[in-house]
Amino acid sequence: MGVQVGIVGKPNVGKSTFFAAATLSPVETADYPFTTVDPNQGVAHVRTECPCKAFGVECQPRNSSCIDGNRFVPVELIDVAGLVPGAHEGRGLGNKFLDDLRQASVLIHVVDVSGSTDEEGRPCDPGTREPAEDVRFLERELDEWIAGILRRDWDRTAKRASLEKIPAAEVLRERLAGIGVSASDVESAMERAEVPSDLTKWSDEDIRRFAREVRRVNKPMVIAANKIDVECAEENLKRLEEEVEYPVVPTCAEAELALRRAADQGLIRYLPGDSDFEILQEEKLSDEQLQALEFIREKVLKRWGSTGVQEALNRAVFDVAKMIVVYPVENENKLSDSEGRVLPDALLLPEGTMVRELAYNIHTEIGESFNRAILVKPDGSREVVGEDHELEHGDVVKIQTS
Ligand SMILES: Nc1nc2c(ncn2[C@@H]2O[C@H](COP(=O)(O)OP(=O)(O)OP(=O)(O)O)[C@@H](O)[C@H]2O)c(=O)[nH]1
Ligand SMILES: [Mg+2]
Repeated sequence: MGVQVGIVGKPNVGKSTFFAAATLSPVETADYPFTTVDPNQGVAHVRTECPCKAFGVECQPRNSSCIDGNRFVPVELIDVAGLVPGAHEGRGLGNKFLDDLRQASVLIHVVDVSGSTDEEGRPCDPGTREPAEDVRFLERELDEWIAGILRRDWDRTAKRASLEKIPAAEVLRERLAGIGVSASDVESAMERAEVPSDLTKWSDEDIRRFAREVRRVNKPMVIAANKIDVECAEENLKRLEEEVEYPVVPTCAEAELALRRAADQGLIRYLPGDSDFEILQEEKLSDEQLQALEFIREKVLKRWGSTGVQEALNRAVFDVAKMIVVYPVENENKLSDSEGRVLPDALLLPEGTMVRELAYNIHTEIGESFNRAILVKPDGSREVVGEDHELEHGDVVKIQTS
């Protein structure tokens, strides 16, 4: 079980650079459209405060890592080919690769906020392209993609459902199961789109409206306003924030990539999401490299607080996909597993997950023999809770079985 985050956007905005910075995997990036054809898949991390700090213990993470009290919890990241207007009609590389986003629970839409790439990703003068238009077109393409899935064989399916008295929601859910749409997603989308309950009465406009609502519940979005380091970006950012309904995070993917690579080689000390870095091996850095680092410090970190890449991931997973991190332990005194590893696992779970579901998540047997759970607090106190208790972000929890 894991969370999948999809990176989307038109060509040449920095999707692969963002991906490379977040996963440290070598991928192709270049200043022309359609550099990426096949999707890149990798592991990125969300950053959260590790309980080891508050508890004053030394942790031994197993499924994640902890650096200076910051827990980095893995999520799956997918970088797909650029999308151009009309992709749903087969333009550019078409939207076949949107199928790679089927299982994504949240999207990071990378936008060139400097406005220096046209609607198809060709370089143009900075400030020429209005970033908000990129957001509108991407919404439209995603909507058409979902509508296209719905329209396949619509008339026959609708008639059959009506004859056999199969509820519309059931038919729609089945149809959209492939893109990870749940029954409750379908119901809330039907309600919001105000569509007829009889599928034979749907117009094409109904399909479209419904598709839009499905996209809004099933593929929620964070905008990474990338290339924030370029002239004009700041003005564009303000307008973009006013015009769209999504969280907007200013990013400089290129800076993040440079910092992470330098940190990886031990040249600097830097953690993703940090607001500054420290040079460790000045003698190994060329003058150009030192200048580039200084540029990043002045123009990106000091101005924006961070490169934004970590923040975009965190907002996508925590704020938009609404996930929490929970730390199950077997020994509530040592905060360890049976092998004595302290705070070994950090689990990403949907907000509202109950203790019982966590128990099943760890093991079916543990779920079946669940007795009660103990929440361990940093001040040494304990709280005993039953199976219906909702877990909270950062909880350290011991499941007791009978
Ligand atoms: N100034 C600036 N340039 C950036 C930034 N991020 C990426 N770029 C540049 O933008 C160009 C496109 O980057 P890619 O990561 O290949 O873009 P992409 O969206 O994956 O492009 P396609 O695969 O063609 O769709 C490259 O020249 C990058 O170096 C940034 O934060 N600032
Ligand atoms: Mg790419």
